[in-house]
Amino acid sequence: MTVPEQSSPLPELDPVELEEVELHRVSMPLVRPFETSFGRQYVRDVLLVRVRTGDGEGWGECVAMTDPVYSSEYVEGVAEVLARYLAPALLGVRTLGARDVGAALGFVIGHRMAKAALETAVLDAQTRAAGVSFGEYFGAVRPEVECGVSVGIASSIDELLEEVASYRDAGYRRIKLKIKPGWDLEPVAAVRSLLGPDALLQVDANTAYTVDDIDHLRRLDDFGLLLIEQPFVEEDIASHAALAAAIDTPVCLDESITSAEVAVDAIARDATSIVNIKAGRVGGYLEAVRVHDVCRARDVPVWCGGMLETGVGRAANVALAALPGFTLPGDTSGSDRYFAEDLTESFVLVEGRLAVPTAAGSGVTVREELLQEWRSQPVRYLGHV
Ligand code: OSB
Ligand code: MG
Repeated sequence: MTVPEQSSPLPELDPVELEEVELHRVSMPLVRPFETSFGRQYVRDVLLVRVRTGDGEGWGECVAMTDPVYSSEYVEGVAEVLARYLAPALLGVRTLGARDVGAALGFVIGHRMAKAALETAVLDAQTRAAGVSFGEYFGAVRPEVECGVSVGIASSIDELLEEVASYRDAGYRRIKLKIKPGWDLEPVAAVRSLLGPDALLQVDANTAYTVDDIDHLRRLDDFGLLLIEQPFVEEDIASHAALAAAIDTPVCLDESITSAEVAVDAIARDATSIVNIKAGRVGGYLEAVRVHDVCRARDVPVWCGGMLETGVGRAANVALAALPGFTLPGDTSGSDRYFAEDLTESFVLVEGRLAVPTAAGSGVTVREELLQEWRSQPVRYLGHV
């Protein structure tokens, strides 16, 4: 299957001279535990990639989690594949831009989150040197983006309602509830009656159901949901198509969408009528822009997913979410929804929106004193070839 190049090709920028790749590992406590159908998380185990170039540097945040429970990638595995294969391959090319990264790393199958982190660091270095912001580079059409918030599984309905009410009061424009078997109809009904019929409400199952649950999931149609996200396993496009045919609530894929080609296929098979775009999951922001473009060409709305990123990853997500096809609020929440203090300037919600950074590159600056303070492992230097 072939997918056309993006409608408006990304700008041509001067390449950079890649001199060093560093891995930084930081442990950041979450302001509240985050529970999904695959487990409860108390801390964000962050892996950052820094590239040093002839005349500057760039940062990329890896979205992989500590354990391979959302996707097959996990932080230690990412560090290993970066150190053993990806960084040496890129350092061997040496003079390159973000557009060259995909081809240079194509000999490694999969490992998209690892590739994305490295490509983003190169893109950051390249755009900083060129004085171009990520928003300008990607083709942003808005100075700010509408924000939603992803709400974890709570220990009681009362606790859930309290959390949802606090986000509503903070101005979030859309609520997403994590669901799993045994935590679905009741919490959704309670939140719908709290928020009223007009509030934007959606659910995310993170693959917790099977095709035998279709009749049960149809009962979600009573709650006027914007969408149901990824009820079945990543590889099972057919069951999502079967659900989409049986239910009025739109089906939206997250985990399944690993590239623009897969997005085209899932849309053609009527398995998804809305797409969650996460750059890490598809191998980088360049591929994320392609996913946006193929969805837009098919009138499929997209929204920007999140992976509990620090300001480093959030900055890039907010820039991506400013593209024209992102017509639904994303999981681009304010820094304070995740962390007491962010690794960069904080992202602060104003009337339910976040501003797209305008400075060159990602537009944010890593606070190196905090990196030092929160570091969980020594820096790994991969540049000595
Ligand atoms: O499925 O969207 C998901 C967080 C970690 C892993 C997977 C998911 C999520 C979220 C949180 O829903 C989104 C965010 O606020 O970053
Ligand atoms: Mg999801």
